Amino acid sequence: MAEKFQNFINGEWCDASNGATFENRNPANWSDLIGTFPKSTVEDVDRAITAAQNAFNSWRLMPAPARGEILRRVGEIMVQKKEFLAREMTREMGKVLKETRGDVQEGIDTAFYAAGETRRLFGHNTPSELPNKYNLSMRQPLGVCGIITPWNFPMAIPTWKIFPALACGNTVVFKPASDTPRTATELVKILQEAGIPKGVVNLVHGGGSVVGNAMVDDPRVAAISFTGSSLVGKTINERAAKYLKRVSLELGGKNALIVMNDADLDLALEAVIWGAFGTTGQRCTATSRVILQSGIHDKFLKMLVDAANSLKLGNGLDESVDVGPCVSEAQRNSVHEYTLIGLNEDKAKLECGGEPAKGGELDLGWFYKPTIFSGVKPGMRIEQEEIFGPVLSVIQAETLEEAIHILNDTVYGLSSSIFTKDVNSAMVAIRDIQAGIVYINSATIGAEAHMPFGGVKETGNGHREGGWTVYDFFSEWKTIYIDFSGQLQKAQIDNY
Ligand code: UN1
Repeated sequence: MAEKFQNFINGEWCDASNGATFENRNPANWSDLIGTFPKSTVEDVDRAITAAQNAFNSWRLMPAPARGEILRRVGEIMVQKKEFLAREMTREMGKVLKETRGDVQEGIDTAFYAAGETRRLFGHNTPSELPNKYNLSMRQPLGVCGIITPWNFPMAIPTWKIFPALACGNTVVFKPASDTPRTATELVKILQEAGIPKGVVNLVHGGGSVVGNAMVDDPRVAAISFTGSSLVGKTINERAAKYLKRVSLELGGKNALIVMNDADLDLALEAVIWGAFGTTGQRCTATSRVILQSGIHDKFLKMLVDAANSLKLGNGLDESVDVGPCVSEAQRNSVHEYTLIGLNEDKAKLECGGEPAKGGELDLGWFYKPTIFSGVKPGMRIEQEEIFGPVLSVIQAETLEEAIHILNDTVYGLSSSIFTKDVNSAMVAIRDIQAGIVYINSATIGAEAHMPFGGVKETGNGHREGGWTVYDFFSEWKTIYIDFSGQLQKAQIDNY
């Protein structure tokens, strides 16, 4: 019997208003039904927004450090449940245990950071231009925030958004990806256990076109924070523009890693394999292009193909497995479409993979072989479009300048990396790469919770998650002038 999961609205667990449900299955073993979840309606979203709106006033008036105390408890419960959460996450979306433990840890780090930040929601004070007058500024919460999250980091990304939103005094309506409703439910249960007041966090399961759109289209929702595809992000921004709604978008990437002739090749190899095939390539920070300087091209390509061929695929719950499945059949099909596109591109050569992985337990799920194309030229579709799967394009470049040009020449700009021992090359890369994140001698993945996370160009709309920067998104500045002169002092006039 599959477990039946529910929405969480106004402090109560409940079904969708029309009783409809959808299934959640294990991508490593599709016959493993994890549970059914409410396929929510516009009416459910409406109730959740009403609950969040009603809860807002007392939540915003609670001292911020008291809100932080709840977030600290959330972090502590997550520490206790880390292994359980990691296992449930692997079962739900497939990435290996090592990575799901990391995903939960990122949530824990974010909880403790947010708890501390509630004592540091600094404003600025500055002297007035007039005597006997104070100028202050302080952060104010926005109100109800709509949180729409993807399936590839089902714990970390919701926490990146929800915890700072709460720390700032906002209330939340949370719609997780329908591929990972289980992990989201566990997160909300933890918030409940930690004592979050009713209505402050509401969970509404279901599809983006109904639940997500209803959140974006409701004027009572002050802000939307979304991580997902650029296509959906643009639609959200257009719909939200009608209400001049604040929107934070973390979208696609086509991240490249440069390996220079002088690089430590063994280290670079480890980084490319981890960046390209970790999470089965399903990260917005995945290494989907590697740009090799000519002097090491042939040698490094061979190392890369050998390493990719030796990766062990399987159920991520098995600790000896390197790469889990794609999240769904549709995702695997879309990855394979890109292999077919690559095969049709002039001069691109399939070095390994290029097909679903079959045989034994691999037949039970949506596995795809780690795939490498060499001879890829700038401008090819497999070089430009986000694939979100285990497909790596290898491009050759003669100089650092050319490599950086190729790296920059996409519509995206999230993560990037360069391997070199030459400090001058590293400095030029730091200066000239157009991306939100630059790694020197490290993989394109591995963001830390207390640093800004986000990208330039079509990767986003200028906001950053993580660190101190996300607190700017979830708060509004209020400017206060206090005049104790006993006169009506006119700025710009009386003093000049
Ligand atoms: C993502 O790639 O979708 O940088 C988010 C990382 C993670 C977050 C990535 N901590 O690897």
